[in-house]
This record gives sequence, structure tokens and C-alpha cells, in this order.
Amino acid sequence: MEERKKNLYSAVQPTNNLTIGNYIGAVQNWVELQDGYNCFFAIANMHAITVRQNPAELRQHTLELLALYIACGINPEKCVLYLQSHVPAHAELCWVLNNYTYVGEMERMTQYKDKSAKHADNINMGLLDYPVLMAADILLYQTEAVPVGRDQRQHLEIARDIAIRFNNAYSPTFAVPEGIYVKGGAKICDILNPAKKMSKSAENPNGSIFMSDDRDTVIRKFKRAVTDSEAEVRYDAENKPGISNLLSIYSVFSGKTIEQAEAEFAGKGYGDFKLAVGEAVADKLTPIQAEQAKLLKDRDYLNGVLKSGAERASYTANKTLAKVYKKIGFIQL
Ligand code: ATP
Ligand code: LTN
Repeated sequence: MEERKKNLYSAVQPTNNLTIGNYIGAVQNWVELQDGYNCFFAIANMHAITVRQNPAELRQHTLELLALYIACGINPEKCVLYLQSHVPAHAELCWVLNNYTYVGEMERMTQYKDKSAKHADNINMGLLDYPVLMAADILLYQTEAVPVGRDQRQHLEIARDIAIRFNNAYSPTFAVPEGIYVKGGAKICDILNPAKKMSKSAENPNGSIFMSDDRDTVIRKFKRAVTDSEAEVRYDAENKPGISNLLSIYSVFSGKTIEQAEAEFAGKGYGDFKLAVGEAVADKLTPIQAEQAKLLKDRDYLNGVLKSGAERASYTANKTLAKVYKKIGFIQL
């Protein structure tokens, strides 16, 4: 008998154009996983509004992200691709789970501390509650696997804790999810400041490579990437963070291992290496950008994907929500 496929869930916020960090840590990995799992991939627009968004830009980034998912190779026929706000069960389960989560736990979250420092004028309830909404996302789909970048590990741990807490208080209700992290690429760093993760909302856009950057921009940004005073292309994350980060990026975009890349640039200068990284990235991005642009012109197609995704996601999500409501004593009509 064929083994049952496990459910897999992940999401990205439509907060800006994606960076190659998002691609390496998340989307690229999803493409490889889509055959082995029952996949649900969301556009987390409800998470996005925890920091102020311009409505027109949010709308545009949402469509761009949907088109980008598909252009990167995620197949909307195989996977459920949808917009988080189209499935009201997310907000509903989040409310229930809030009552099984402690304020102290949320205040200790690294991302909350970082984002409240960055947006000190707008430390809203949504920002604090962000991990509970993420737990609701995951738990609604009886998710067993969650492929994300390292920075999301703490949030995933909380989702597991909440699931276990609820299951113990009632009876088994939620699957307890496991994280899937890519080796090497789980944390891509800012190319101007390798101590920081590459982020789509970084203050200096020259430290991030965006999926929408054209060839010249990509090559120019890599040319200025921070390296070190040696002249040796060698992986050593601790002592050579800049070069090691570039090696991780090169390895993913060229399809070569780190060792092969080190051998390729033995005896060559950093200038040659940085140019090669830029070219490898640009070569991969160009066809993705062309496909994304083509998809963005076909609004009917994109709307159809969203509609079908919302229906299929709602079906699974509502089953879990009904189970939860029954267990906690909510009368259902
Ligand atoms: P923002 O800057 O708006 O907070 P972000 O760039 O951190 O955004 P998210 O939408 O929070 O992006 O994350 C989307 C996915 O990309 C997540 O799985 C996250 O773990 C992954 N990711 C984000 N940044 C990196 C990175 N630098 N390296 C690897 N993976 C990353
Ligand atoms: N918080 C995540 C995006 C996200 C997510 C999820 C990831 C929202 N809901 C559920 C995995 C599972 C981030 O990457 N910043």
C-alpha cells in the first residue's frame, strides 16, 4: 500500500520583494519538497500588517509573491497555494490558542524584541501575538513538516508547545510539527554586514539581493560585498563570515558544493570570485523574473489560483477548527 503523504506547511509575508535569503531558506526548498508531501503554502498577509503597510503596496506585493511562487516552480495544481486572509479559520483558531499561550512566553521571542526595537512607535498587540497566529496557521492543517529558515525556529518551537499543551488538556487534536531546515542556506547574511541576516526590510537595500534585482544591480551589489583582508576563498563562518556567506550563496545558485567552489577559486582574487557569484545569481534570476512578469499580466489566472487555494485550504482548516470548538465546549449549529 502506498504510504500516506505527510502534510507540510509554510508561508512568507508579502512585506516587500523577496530576497535571495527567502529564496534559499524557504521557497527553493519547497519546490523540492512538493512531490513528497501534501503541501500548503500561504501568503501571510495577516502577519504582514503587524508592521505598518501601505495598502496599495501590500496588494501589489501579494500578487507579486503569488506569481513568484509559481515562477520559482511551485505547482498550484499539486500544492494548495492561498492567501491567509481568505481563510477565516486562521483568525478564529488564533483567538482560541491565545488562551493557551502566556504573555511572558511571547515577550521572550527574539523576533518580537527585534521588531519592537525597530518599530518602537508601534509596538502593537499583533506584533506580540505574531507567533500564536503562526501556530494557528500550522496547526489548522495537521502539519507534520514546516520548512523555514533558522530565524523561525523559536516560533516553531512555540507552535509545538501550544499543540502539546492543547492535546494534553483535552485529547489528541493537533499533529505536532517538526521543522525542516536547509543545510548551509538556512541563514543567508547581509552582504554588507555579515553579522546580520539578509532581510527584505533591511535599512540598506545594498546589503540584500532582491529576487527582482536586474543583472547589473546584482553584479554591482556583489562587487561591493564585504570580505576580509586575506585573499583566500575558503569557508570559515567564524573567521571569514563575508566570504563564507558568498560561498553559501554561490553554492546554491551554481549547483556546486562548497568544496568544489573553493577549488574553483583557489589562487584567484576576491574580485573574480565576487563577479562569479553575481553572474551565477543573475543567471538564475533572469528566467524567474521573466516568468513572474508573464504571470502578473494574467490576473484571471492568478485569481483562479487564489480561489481554488482558498477553497481547498478552508476545507482542511475548517475540519480542525470544528474539532477544536467541540473539545472546548462551543455549541455548533
Ligand atoms: P522581514 O524583513 O519583512 O521581517 P524576512 O526577510 O525575514 O522579512 P519572512 O517573510 O519573515 O522574511 O520569511 C520568509 C521565509 O524566509 C522564512 O522561512 C524565513 O525563515 C526565511 N528567511 C528569511 N530570511 C532568511 C535568510 N536571511 N536566510 C535564510 N532564510 C531566510
Ligand atoms: N513568520 C513566518 C511566515 C509564516 C510562516 C507561517 C512560516 C507565517 N505563518 C507558518 C511557516 C509556517 C516568517 O517566515 N516570517
